Amino acid sequence: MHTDINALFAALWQDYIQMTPSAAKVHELLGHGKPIINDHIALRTFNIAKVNLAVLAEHFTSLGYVACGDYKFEQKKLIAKHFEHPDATQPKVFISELLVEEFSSALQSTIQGLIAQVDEQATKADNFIYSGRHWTLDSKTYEALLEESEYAAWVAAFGYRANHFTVSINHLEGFDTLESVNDALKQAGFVLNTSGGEIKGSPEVLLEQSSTMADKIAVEFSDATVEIPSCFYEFALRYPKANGELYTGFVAASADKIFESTNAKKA
Ligand code: OOG
Ligand code: NI
Repeated sequence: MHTDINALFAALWQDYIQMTPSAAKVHELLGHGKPIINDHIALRTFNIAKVNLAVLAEHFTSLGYVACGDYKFEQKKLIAKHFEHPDATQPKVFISELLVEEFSSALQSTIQGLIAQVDEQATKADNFIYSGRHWTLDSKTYEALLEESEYAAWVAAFGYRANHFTVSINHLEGFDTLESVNDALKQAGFVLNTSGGEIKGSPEVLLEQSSTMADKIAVEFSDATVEIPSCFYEFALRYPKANGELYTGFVAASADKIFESTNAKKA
């Protein structure tokens, strides 16, 4: 496990921009080369004991992160938790896990077969949460997973790494609204996730979010190299609660739509 939060996020970011060529361009467009404050990052996994949400969370709780919110996504058959650090300038962490037993026996045995290839020690290593795939996978199996669960297919193809980083619009100079951020992105040619509307959430639920559609990159499977959706960039604007402090939670109805950012069929 890492002992330095900044080193951990720097490593996650380096991996993320390899997977997401547009991220560095978005960063330049919004930040004009200045540092950007991240609202949160998100990680995905399966609820199998060796690699479940708790295993990923250890890499953050060992650095002082605390579990703060629980979320359930009935249709997608997954659950999530978010974690916060006592130092509010550190990014929040949103970790979800797929409820594998709720899927077909074919999907279950595919996923069990992938996770059987993971060395348990590797899950404790510093680099686990940006170590990618720990298994071999062919493109036919990827396609079969995609039919049943876009999320399962994504984790099978990409393994362990940040699914997205999220720009904190509250901390961003030159942009006060999510509309203005979205307009700048569209003008520069980026494609936004329109599932549930370009802006998910509202001032009433204290959080507005938008995201790009995931980049497509060439992924090497054991039988072929295929261009598939990788990772995306998210933008979040938080509103103050009655006590004046910014809301720090997530909104399940909005998150449900953010998940669609890796779904090529929704583009
Ligand atoms: C997570 C989607 C939810 C948010 O900010 O609501 C989310 C994912 O796509 O893995 O990140
Ligand atoms: Ni997010």
